[in-house]
Amino acid sequence: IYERMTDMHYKKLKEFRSDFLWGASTSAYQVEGAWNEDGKGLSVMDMGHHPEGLADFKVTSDHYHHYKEDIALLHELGLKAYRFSIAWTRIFPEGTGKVNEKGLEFYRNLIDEILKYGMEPIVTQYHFDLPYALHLKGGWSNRATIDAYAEYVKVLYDNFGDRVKYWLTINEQNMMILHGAALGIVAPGTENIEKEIYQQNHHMLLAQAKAITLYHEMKLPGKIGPAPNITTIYPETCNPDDVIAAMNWTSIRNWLYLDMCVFGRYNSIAWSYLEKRGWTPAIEEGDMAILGHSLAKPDFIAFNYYSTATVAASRNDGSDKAAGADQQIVSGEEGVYRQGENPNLKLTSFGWTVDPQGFRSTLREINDRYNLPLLVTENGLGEYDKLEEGDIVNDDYRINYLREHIEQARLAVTDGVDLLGYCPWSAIDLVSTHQGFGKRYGFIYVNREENDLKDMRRIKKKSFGWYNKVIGSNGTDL
Ligand code: BGP
Repeated sequence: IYERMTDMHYKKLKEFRSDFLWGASTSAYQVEGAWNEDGKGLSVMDMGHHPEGLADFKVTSDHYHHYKEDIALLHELGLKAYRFSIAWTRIFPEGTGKVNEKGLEFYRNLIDEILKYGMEPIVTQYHFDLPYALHLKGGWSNRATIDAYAEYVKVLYDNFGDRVKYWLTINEQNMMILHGAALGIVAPGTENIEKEIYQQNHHMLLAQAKAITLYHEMKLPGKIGPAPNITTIYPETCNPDDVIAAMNWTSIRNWLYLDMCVFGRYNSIAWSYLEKRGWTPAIEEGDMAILGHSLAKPDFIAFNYYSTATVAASRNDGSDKAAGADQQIVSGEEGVYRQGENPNLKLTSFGWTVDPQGFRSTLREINDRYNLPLLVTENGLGEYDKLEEGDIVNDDYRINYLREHIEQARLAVTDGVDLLGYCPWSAIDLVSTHQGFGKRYGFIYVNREENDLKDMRRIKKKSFGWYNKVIGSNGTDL
């Protein structure tokens, strides 16, 4: 297969690696349910505010009780890898202190089940669900949370380090920071919220550096990396003001996080933005040594990608902040950038741009900047799927979305990106972070509605058979 470059020139497409990790992803608070069973403590997600009428995170897909059936289905799907997260509150109900054996047992069983089928577990240590007990003590504002995190990951390494070969530290730290209130990590009533949030960010970066360093010190037989949400930011026009705005937002949204993880330093553009606003974090003696430790460098970069953003220069007249922002829809910030239009892209039913080529450019940008292997840990389409007579879900729109993104991933590989794997969101239907159960992403339909649990039956969608074929052909039969 060739990519047409000009009428005269074609480029032969490279294959995905032979050990390519064809996977799919979930996270604990969105899929497990059993929110207060077997000694699990409460997390900020359990205690968060839920939009009226939408499903909460208490039962979700009840994977905690269906995990055997679910893993068997994922094997039937043909997955080579399954990415899931461990709920910190199952291991340490209070965030620190006493380990809950039942929690360890659940993940031991889950991991064994995954390995039994020859699949590779890809484990996220922390996916938004900070223990509520830590939150009450200041959460990430409190430096003790850094130690609690180090204590927690040590238990994970001690128990699962021999069998789990791919570790992800913190899911979408950048989205937690930029949309912190939505993810419930900022104590209500906090003054100068942004300064506090960037202090929390500094602490999370330290926690991550410690987790990676410890992993490497223990010489465990696997790899570890961060998992931010990264995307190419387009300038709305070629007006240099718009280009600078896009560059600013790229540094603040993307590189601030990855530069620290990979290079052990604050991105200077993002830092001067923080300085200008009076939001620079307090850095204690020894912090930069932890962040810059030679063993704190990740082995690969994982990232989540859904859509691109387009921005324009700030109008500087108080009109830059747009309503309706979420983790993919930018809002704008006075003096920095504002939302721009991109007439080239269509939107999903939830207003996110669909931009497969943006996926290729994002892969290339990260590759160019860090020169590390990459792993895609989320990518997918949230839709209101319809269950038809005879247990049929015709999610052709999802197949089209994934097909176009895999095509672009292959082009990125051909361009020279070292791509370890691709794990779309989500393996199975689960509760969306903001929009309940109606916004579905899975290859497997879960028969429940927002507030009606029905029979929770697992039903293979059309995309299930399609993805199975894709994996079987190592991504050539799309
Ligand atoms: C990412 C999160 C996931 C998941 C996904 C889809 O930001 O890492 O947990 O929720 O987005 O987002 P949503 O559920 O809001 O559609």
